[in-house]
Amino acid sequence: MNTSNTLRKLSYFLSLLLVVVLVSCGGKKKDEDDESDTKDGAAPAAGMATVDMANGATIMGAVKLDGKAPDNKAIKMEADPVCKTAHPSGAMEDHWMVGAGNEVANTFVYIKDGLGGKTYAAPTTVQKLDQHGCQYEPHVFGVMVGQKISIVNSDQTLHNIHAHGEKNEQFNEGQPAGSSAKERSMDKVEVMVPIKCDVHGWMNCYAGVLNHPFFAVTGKDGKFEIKGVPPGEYTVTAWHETLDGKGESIDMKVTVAAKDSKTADFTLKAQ
Ligand SMILES: [Cu+2]
Repeated sequence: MNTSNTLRKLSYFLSLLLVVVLVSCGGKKKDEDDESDTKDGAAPAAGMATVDMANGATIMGAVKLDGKAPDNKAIKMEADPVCKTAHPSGAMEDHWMVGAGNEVANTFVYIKDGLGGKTYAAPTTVQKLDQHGCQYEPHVFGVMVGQKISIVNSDQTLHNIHAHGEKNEQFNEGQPAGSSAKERSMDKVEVMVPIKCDVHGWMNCYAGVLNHPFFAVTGKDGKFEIKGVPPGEYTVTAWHETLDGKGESIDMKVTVAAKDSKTADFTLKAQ
């Protein structure tokens, strides 16, 4: 009797022990699965680099033109009275925006190579692209992959926004006067994505799409500044659309240490 009771208790204890062992094995298996999920990039922030503004270097410089700037042509806007009225003294093409000292505006300057495959998260700031006076503002801009672009029609006429990306999916949509802003983004690195209006043949602009924030567009003084660059050896590239719209790129090797400030001046040749 006693022996039987003892065996029953032992059997019960062993069953409990087996259950505990099975559960703990199952638990361990789950932990391992969770770890492998993280390695596969399941967590949203995994693998994303961050900009260190305090220790990063600054690359700055100016873009100038060697030679006389080709003339920008007058744009004939007679086909759309709304466009023509917006420019009482006439509108000019904006391929070349060259100052008195040959400074070139609207040049896209960016790190083309050297970041070692680092990818940065898109900022929450929205890039505005306005259609104003039947021209795009800005004419050249940079965005990060996934960054929102708010496309606005400030004119009392119909525009048609048509992005001609080769890597990014094209979009082509009408935007009547008074309609609300359209929000779009691009999901592939591409320099540059031409954007045109199918209604007004003269309207064009360019978006540079990158997976890092190290880019700038030259102002009317021809100057640019790129901040927070991690120490390293880079190919910095200046892109200008040129008259044919195909664009011209100039590469330059730039090496920076932490907190460095390096100058990179570019010279475009007049066509
Ligand atoms: Cu238009």
